[in-house]
Amino acid sequence: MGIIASLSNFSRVNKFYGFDCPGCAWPDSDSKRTFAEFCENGAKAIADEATKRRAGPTFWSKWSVAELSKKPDNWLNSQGRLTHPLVLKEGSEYYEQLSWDEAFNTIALELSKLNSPNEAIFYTSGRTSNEAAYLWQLLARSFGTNNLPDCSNMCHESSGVALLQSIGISKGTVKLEDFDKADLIIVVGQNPGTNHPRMLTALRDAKRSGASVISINPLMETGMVRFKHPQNPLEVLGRGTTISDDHIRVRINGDQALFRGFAKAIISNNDEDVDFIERHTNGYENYRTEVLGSSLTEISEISGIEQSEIERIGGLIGKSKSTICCWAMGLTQHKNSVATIQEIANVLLLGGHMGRDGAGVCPVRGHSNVQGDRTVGINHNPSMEFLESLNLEFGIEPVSKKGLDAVESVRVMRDGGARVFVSMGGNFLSAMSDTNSTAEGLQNCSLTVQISTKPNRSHLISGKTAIILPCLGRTERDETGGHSQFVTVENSMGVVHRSIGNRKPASPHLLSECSIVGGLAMAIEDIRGSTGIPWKGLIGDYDNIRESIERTIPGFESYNKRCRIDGGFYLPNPPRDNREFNTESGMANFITHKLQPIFVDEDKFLMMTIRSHDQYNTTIYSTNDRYRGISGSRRVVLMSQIDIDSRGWKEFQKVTITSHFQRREISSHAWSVIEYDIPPGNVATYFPESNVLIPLDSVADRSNTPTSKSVVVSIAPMH
Ligand SMILES: Nc1nc2c(c(=O)[nH]1)N[C@H]1C(S)=C(S)[C@@H](COP(=O)(O)OP(=O)(O)OC[C@H]3O[C@@H](n4cnc5c(=O)[nH]c(N)nc54)[C@H](O)[C@@H]3O)O[C@H]1N2
Ligand SMILES: Nc1nc2c(c(=O)[nH]1)N[C@H]1C(S)=C(S)[C@@H](COP(=O)(O)OP(=O)(O)OC[C@H]3O[C@@H](n4cnc5c(=O)[nH]c(N)nc54)[C@H](O)[C@@H]3O)O[C@H]1N2
Ligand SMILES: [Mo]
Repeated sequence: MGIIASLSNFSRVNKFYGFDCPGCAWPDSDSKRTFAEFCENGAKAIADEATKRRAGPTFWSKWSVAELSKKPDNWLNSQGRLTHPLVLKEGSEYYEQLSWDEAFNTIALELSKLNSPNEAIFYTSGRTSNEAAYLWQLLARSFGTNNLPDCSNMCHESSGVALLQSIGISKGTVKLEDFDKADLIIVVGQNPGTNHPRMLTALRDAKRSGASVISINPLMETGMVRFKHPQNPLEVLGRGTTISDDHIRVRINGDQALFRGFAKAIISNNDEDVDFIERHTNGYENYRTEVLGSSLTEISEISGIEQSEIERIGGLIGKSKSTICCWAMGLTQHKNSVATIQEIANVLLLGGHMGRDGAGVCPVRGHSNVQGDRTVGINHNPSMEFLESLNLEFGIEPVSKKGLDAVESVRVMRDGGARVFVSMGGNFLSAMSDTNSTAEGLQNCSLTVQISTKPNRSHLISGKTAIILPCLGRTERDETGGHSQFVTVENSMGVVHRSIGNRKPASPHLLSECSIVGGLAMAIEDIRGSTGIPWKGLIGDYDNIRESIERTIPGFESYNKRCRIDGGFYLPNPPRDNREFNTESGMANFITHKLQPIFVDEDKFLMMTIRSHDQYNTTIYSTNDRYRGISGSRRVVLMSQIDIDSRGWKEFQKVTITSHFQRREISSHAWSVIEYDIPPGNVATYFPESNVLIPLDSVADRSNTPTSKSVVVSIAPMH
């Protein structure tokens, strides 16, 4: 990106009048916005979209799909922005240009040939705006299916399922300003230095206001140890602020036991908020009995943390007047994720840390609008109320049968039960678990369609016919309908605000995501007959989409007015706003679970798959992981010195990793062992390279999320 372009770009990131940073879902300050409300990794995400390189028709006619398949992910991504709609015809080796009309008609024709609407799958990735997401689910539902898997299924689904049952809302309950009011902030299973860098500023400020910060992680992540604010020169030059006061080096998947231990300390010290428990909760007695019956020896063994340490931290939590607990993928991608997150909710309920200033749960979302997408209806399992409101608004009769989530989609495609896969953003092939099964599923389809900004692997492993529809990115001007339009997004704390691109589009042939959905919907209706949905009017002025959202989804009153106010508006959050819990019991629920540890044989390891500093999910910027001091390769296994020594290996030993699940084994070769400070018995590899090892059927209970953070593996030297 040129220097002038970059200055004008960065001066508009996360400003009141600018675009929402596509880097992550961490909120911006409600009142003050300094010159640069972005971070190094947000800058990378923006520069990646704003690249001057183009992967146009000449590029696609030069390289066959087979040749492109041999190229690494970072090479594919670095070819630049897509410029034209493209088709890979059945039997052809090369993508070729086609017109938008031809593209829409080809897709509509294939969809109309299906035996049932449920043979189509509409995937969403969380960068999609509220407006595009709302139209997307409307397209799927008016077509006749709830097959709306999304990246949440692989991400925070466990948080949503757990919190909905515990506190009656599937989202977090804190605002950014609560960080300044908390006396204790626990960050568990999250690496904010890399994945939510602006969160470190909030943690630093919280510490200045007197809060303690505890990090719970098998790794001592650098951002938590030494943090330098990117826009504060003194801190850049100085030694940095230590963010974490206490670091608990939990074993992978030891968190449920650890929080049980904290609960035990709180109850044993009589530190509960009795008044809150009596007035606002349900199920306490049952939970108390279970906690007191849990053995501290067992808790200590599972978590890998000494009893005295568990009691000390439990004591701190018990004395805290306002605790916030933040988490991300380190908690959500395990078999017992829902139980673990409910254990955390229980611990916070014990102290009444819900609907109180400076306290609450804070699942930190990943994709910048993944939370908004859910709010506006991207959900394979929609509520009846929502479907009824769509019926009232549009006169369509949506089916109520639950649709497919991400894991089920792969299964059904693989077994021949779905034949068209259409993807609104994302990179399903690389992001999903069990890469080979996912590939098989996609290749079984008669048609796969990707609405994308840049080339990725999902364009190469495709159905018999494949179509790429290139769209505008967040940073670009959207003049759909002949006038300037903007979209809205919701951040991790429930603030809805506008996002306006300012850059010239990468190509004059790009369409906005909204107009792609509208164009596709109208092509389908040309064949199947009209549904009466006013697609033209909706995409002609996004205010019309927002009006429909307002009429069909609670909390969006005066949407068009309030989204134009600087900083946007908060969606209602009953637990936070007035200690109301919309559960069946009308109270916050203590949900009681047995401890569910994963037992790993002596000769095996528990593997987590994590992000490096230089990637955005499946988009790889380079092979470096600066904060962890790793460079030059991503096919590495982080392993403790003790485990390396006990096997008589040396660092850089080449190994084969084999995952074991039920009776299935999957092997992947040519990984290098690297010595790292990680609990013995635990190892780490990078996602997406290691996705091939995660068995499709290895999922979290109830949320069905792939267990990307707990894979049982054996590791053998390669000769
Ligand atoms: N730069 C950048 N920013 C991003 C992304 C990106 O790829 N790059 N991705 C975005 C997305 S979609 C998401 S969801 C978020 C992801 O943000 P994170 O959840 O921070 O990402 P991961 O790398 O998956 O890190 C998981 C962390 O959990 C720890 N962990 C793993 N297993 C366990 C466990 O059993 N217990 C505990 N306590 N900790 C564990 C790991 O050591 C690691 O520090 O980031 C978002 N932001
Ligand atoms: N093993 C393992 N697997 C994981 C995870 C893990 O921790 N471990 N994490 C999981 C998580 S948390 C997530 S969220 C998923 C991510 O899954 P996805 O969201 O499917 O993957 P991304 O890599 O974020 O998608 C990148 C692609 O999105 C397209 N894109 C970028 N910007 C835009 C835009 O503005 N519009 C459109 N239409 N397209 C755009 C580009 O073409 C780019 O190639 O992966 C999951 N997979
Ligand atoms: Mo995510």
